[in-house]
Amino acid sequence: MKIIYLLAYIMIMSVCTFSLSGCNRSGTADVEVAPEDNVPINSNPTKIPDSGLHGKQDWDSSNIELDSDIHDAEIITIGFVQVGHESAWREAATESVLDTFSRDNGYELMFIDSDNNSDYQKQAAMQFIEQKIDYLIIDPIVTGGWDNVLKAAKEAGVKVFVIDRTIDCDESMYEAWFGSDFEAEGEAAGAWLEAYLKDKGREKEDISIVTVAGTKGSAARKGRTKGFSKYIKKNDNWTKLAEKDGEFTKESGKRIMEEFIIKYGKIDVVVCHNDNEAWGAMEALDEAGITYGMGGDTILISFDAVYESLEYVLSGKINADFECNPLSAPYIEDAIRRIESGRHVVSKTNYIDEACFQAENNVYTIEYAGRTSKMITVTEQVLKSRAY
Ligand code: GYE
Repeated sequence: MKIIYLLAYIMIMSVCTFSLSGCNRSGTADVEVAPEDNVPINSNPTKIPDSGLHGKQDWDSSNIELDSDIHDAEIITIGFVQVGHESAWREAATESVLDTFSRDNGYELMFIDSDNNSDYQKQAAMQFIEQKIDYLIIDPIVTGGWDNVLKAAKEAGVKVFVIDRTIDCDESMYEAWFGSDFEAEGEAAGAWLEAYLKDKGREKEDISIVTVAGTKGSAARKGRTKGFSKYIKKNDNWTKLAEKDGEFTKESGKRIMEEFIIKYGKIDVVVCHNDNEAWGAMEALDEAGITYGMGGDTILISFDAVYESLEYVLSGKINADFECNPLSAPYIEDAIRRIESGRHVVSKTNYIDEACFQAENNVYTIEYAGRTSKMITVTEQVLKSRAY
């Protein structure tokens, strides 16, 4: 059993890029974004100050050599390539990894915030593999294009875990995946909308729907669309007017909702693929004078169910919110401990439990994806019980 030491290196690889705003040719950037081209990943980590990980950080770009003794053969090193910091959900997921692989639990963690740039994320993963880490945890921005990374990891003997979003590859290329059943989340939203409209006596009414989708190519976006589409297909009186890819951000939610309002005016149902997009859509609807939520002209559905959004559900601004649990890290830690003690990981694909929330207490259970879920009507008590 290898001894697990306590060292936490969190690397925010700050690489300037020559984006349209912020960066000048000297390479000093107002805004740090991931490279637009194949800017070589910095080979030495930048040790971050104690201010933590929230949002973008203007880190000192001077690099600090990894202390040579941390590569003692006894130490288990873990590299984590995170999607970015685009949403409240993402920050909760990052905190879960940091809390789980923390000093108290005795891990050395190296962390990359890929800022929603898939090329950069893959380059960073290769960088970790070259540094001969023991475990690589990937939360893939998009499902495709991971063959080289996974092959390099296998050849280097680096064990891979996938968290949250999924990767298009043979399951032999990784130890296990822990995350959400995104298609089931989409089906839950469709099943709830059916029941909600029935309760309102609108099951035969023509219903117009738009979707502010998540990041193009991401598993969450693909799954939620696939699941919800089954209900659009099933209900002839439902019409999907449009679906447009956002980036799981408030800005993209507002921008896309503004476009929908200009094009369609009043819309019966707005589906946002995450809470940050829903918050942006709410701003656009407010500015257009369109009412939404409980008693409003527009039904607003969201995914993630982070605390701030459940407050909006409690206040009736969001009609229903379908949880996407960001707390997968403890499951990966358990799997690592199993491997380290010579036991097998339970299974390759591991869905974590999630709940369905509503503002009005008028839909009691929903049947979808082969299961029955109780709709949780949000109260102050429910809010108090939330971990994130
Ligand atoms: O819904 C969103 C985040 O991959 C499930 O990514 C995750 C999604 C989540 O930006 O808030």
